[in-house]
Amino acid sequence: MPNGHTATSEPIPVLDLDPFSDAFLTGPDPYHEVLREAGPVVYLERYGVWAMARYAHVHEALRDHETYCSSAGVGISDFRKEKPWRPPSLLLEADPPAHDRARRVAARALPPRVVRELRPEFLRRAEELVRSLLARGSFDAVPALAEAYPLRVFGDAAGLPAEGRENLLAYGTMVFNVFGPRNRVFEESTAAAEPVRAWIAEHCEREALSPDGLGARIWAAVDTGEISREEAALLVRSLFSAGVDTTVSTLAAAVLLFATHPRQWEVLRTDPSLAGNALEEVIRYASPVQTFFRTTTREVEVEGRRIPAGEKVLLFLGAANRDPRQWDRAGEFDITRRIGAHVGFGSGIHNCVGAAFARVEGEALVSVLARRVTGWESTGDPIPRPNNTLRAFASLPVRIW
Ligand code: OVM
Repeated sequence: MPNGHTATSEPIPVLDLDPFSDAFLTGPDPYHEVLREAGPVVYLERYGVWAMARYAHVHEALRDHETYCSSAGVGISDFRKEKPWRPPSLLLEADPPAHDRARRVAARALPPRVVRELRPEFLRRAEELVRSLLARGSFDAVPALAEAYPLRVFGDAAGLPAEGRENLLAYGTMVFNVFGPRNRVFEESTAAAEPVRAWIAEHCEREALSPDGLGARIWAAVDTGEISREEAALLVRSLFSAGVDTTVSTLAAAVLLFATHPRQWEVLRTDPSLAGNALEEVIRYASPVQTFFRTTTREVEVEGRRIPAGEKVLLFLGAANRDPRQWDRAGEFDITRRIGAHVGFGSGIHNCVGAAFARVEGEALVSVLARRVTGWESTGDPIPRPNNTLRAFASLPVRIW
């Protein structure tokens, strides 16, 4: 329980709001404001966890990996008390020094040169996709665009066969739901992914991956003796866990924002070189990855509020990315703004290892859309897909011309 008001510590508001309820997950913005304005730290009594939603504190916690550790899991489950649902990620659910060794291998699979060389292929696939979408006119942008494009370009780059790669979607949805409590979306996505788990495990193995893809680049570290075969398979699993649903959520958010902000679309269409900044603003504004937990390794004080050692702290990346203390007109979608250091890809030693890949992948598609699409409109209600970590959509009916 939070400490009371004493001479040496400020009181911490106790809130009964449920950040994993359908209402919160499908419409987080007003709740984010409540969390930010309640104070630097709040206590969520329903789950017995602490939370921070202001940019300065989320940013600080992400960068202080010694105080806010990841090895107890970055979901609500405390790996020191509960058995992890799968062998922990060598990257996400690890602390230095083990983390750093795995991170070096993963980063080496995705160096700037490799990412740069993928861009022409991303552009070709984007052109091909956008041409076919313009021919259709009306479509559901979740399957037809937000899912189709990453499955193609990420699947090819990773070195996966065409057959079965859609299994990445159900797997990723489960991974991100399981960071939360055992609610309906946790249970349903776990059941839905059960049939694809064997396929995922098989495709983490060297024999299943093409010899020139990102998966093979990770496996190459086995030959140099840097990692074991088991570790290579786990690192490829990280690629599959984090590489698709995040991008799908980003592109779905982009479509919805473009369809509902026609003046912004006009600005982008007039100057397609803004595509990279537009994508960055989508990530800041929508924060496809909404939250991660950390676990305190010591008692810590945040602006005079004390959090005890060994406690789970929920970091609201999505709320931090719209903190008016950090951005002017934080709640406005503005593709021309100077965005600076948003936390949509995290920050500090765990910052997204695939960020450069994701940025080139997204920028390629957004720039092709900017050059080929005159306008967008929603042709039906967007249907959110509540997820314990991602801001995601099930359906986005649109028309383009
Ligand atoms: C991993 C992993 C899984 C989900 C997300 C993530 C955002 C990493 O398995 O390493 O990073």
